[in-house]
Amino acid sequence: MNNLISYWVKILLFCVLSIMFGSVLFAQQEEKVNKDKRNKVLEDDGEEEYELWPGDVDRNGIVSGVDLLYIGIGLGETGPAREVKHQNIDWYGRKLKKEKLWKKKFKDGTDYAFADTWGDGQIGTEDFEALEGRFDWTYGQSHPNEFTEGSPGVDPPIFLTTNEVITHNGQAIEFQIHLGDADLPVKKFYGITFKIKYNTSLVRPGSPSTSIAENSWLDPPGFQHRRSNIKGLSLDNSSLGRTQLAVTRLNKKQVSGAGSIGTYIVIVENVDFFDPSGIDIHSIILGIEDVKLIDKQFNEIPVDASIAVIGPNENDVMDGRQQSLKNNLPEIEVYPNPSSEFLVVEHPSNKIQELELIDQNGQTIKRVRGIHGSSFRLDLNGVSGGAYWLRLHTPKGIQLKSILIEKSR
Ligand SMILES: [Ca+2]
Ligand SMILES: [Ca+2]
Repeated sequence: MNNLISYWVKILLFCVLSIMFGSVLFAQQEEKVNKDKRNKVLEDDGEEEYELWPGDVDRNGIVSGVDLLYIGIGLGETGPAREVKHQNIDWYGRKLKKEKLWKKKFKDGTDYAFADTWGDGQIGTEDFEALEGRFDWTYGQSHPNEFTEGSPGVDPPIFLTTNEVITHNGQAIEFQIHLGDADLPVKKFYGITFKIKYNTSLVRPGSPSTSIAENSWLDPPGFQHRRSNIKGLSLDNSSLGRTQLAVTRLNKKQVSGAGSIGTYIVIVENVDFFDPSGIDIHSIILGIEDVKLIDKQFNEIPVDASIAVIGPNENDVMDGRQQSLKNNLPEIEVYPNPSSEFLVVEHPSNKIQELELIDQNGQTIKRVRGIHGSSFRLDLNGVSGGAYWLRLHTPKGIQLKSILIEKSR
């Protein structure tokens, strides 16, 4: 009897395992087919079927602020609706037959059908809903977007300012987000996306909040009715330490201007007020990256992005703009830049007291204290290639300088 039971248990176990194993294999195979299909679609426009994930308009496998720009450009366009059962924004890939394409394309060749996230045959403001809360969602193998970096003094700047200093943990600090300035205004604005990156050790997870474009030059009052012509979205990702923002105009009209375009608030925590030696334990560092500014023809306008640093005492407060630093403080010379083995820092009218090499995450990689003199040679042994900040403490205040380190392989 016992033997019989164990026989049936074995049979049952075998069946269960076979089913489980089979379905895993099937799922893997299906996922592979999906990937292959999508990658093929990206390269080969002769396909009969396309895969559509609502919100990923440019079909690079990730939902981001860039996708919002497409919808903003495509508003009001119409074309064939999707099959009724796929007229929703649920997060799955549905097949789109070739005849369902709109045959109208964005500048980069993306068909307008992919901006109709609901699939009802027209691009309207409700199609933004597919992006809400979905930034950074991915499927298959994602291909990052490409971004153009602007140059200081040539392209309009984007930067953060604040009047506050850190006085206590739990403090909410408000920054103004500026786009363009008096010297370099933005001449043709239709939409923008960018990310604000922060050092996670000092920013309370989930605290960053954004309000974009309220009463700003991005949305000037029109005639008669005051109706907003802007759609903005933002989403904070505290595990990555960055907030992603995107805003587009809605009426096919571009605007020009300069100045604040919104606010960004973070709550400070873990600041060590008793050990002001390390920037990483007492200063919030906010970098702006992955900026894409477009005009109404989807032409990209380069933007000069910069970093903001805020610490516990007044000397540490800077808006991070190289321009304003140049105006207020003597110029620092750093050469060679890019550098590989070493770099020389010269500061003719000030004594350098302390020097820090800071990476893009705000972490101090090297710190040299007790420097007496106006020049210093920093050995870059063991420092990997990339973009860094050099922070110099002088009797007249603190200065930042961006540097590039290049390492040959
Ligand atoms: Ca995308
Ligand atoms: Ca639609």
